Amino acid sequence: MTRPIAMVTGASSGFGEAIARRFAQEGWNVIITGRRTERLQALANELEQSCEVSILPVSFDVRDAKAVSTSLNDISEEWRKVEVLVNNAGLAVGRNSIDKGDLEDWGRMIDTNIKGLLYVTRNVVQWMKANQLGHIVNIGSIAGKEVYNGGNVYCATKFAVDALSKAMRVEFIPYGVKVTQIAPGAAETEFSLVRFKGDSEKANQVYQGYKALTAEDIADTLWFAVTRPAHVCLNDIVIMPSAQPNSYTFQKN
Ligand code: NDP
Ligand code: 8X3
Repeated sequence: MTRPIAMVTGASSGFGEAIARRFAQEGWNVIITGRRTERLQALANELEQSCEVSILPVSFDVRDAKAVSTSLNDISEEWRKVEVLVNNAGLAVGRNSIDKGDLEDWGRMIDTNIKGLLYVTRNVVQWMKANQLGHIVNIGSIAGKEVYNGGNVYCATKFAVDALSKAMRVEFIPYGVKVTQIAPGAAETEFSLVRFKGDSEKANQVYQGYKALTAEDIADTLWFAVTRPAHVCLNDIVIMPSAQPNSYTFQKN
């Protein structure tokens, strides 16, 4: 039996790892990407053993357009039958106001969250066009729906993901490709550790006093979205911790 194939960017931690695990548990073969090769290889080994599926780890930096296309062009015909692409790789860096903003942080966010998502999509949608089938799931954020103090550039990149998801939905419909955006609120992953540049005390504070979302919550929701019948598309899903009614309010105990 041929297994369906998913591709998940940013699968070396957090949402991407949980999503890759879920696809593997459901019997899908998965292409997993990220920069941390060792983590990808370890995940591939584990899932191949426990789920008896095939996992293809591919390491590249989504900010490097050439590396993205070279790595993806190296993928064999057999693996190009990707039915679901999850554009998940992304990050926030810093929480300064714009007047105190760090130009390098801004560049990292814009290059990863917007340009990286575009580079991957531009390549993979060619395969979907050839197959006249596919589903792209972009991981946006509540930060792409409403801004919060200190969110500025990160929010702007996620507003861009919101816009690009709408654009893709219109442009890819002739190819039979569905597009879903999932926009989560606060979820406990390595996200805040990255945002605060390794300061674990600051990162842990983000999740104190309430129950944040987990990576598995996102994987669960994504699995629901990609298993709807062909005639149904969930365009946009906002998923929040119950204790977080909007991007900047938390009910803490
Ligand atoms: P993590 O930091 O745990 O995971 C981020 C993933 O993105 C890692 O696998 C990382 O892999 C990958 N990544 C980052 N930069 C690059 C790059 N330049 N090239 C390739 N891969 C890259 O965070 P989350 O799982 O929380 O984040 C996943 C997505 O969810 C992001 O887009 C984030 O903006 C979004 N999000 C997160 C929320 C949260 O509260 N956690 C809420 C809403 C949205 P590696 O370092 O190996 O390259
Ligand atoms: C991540 C959630 O609210 O920290 O996108 O920006 S938030």
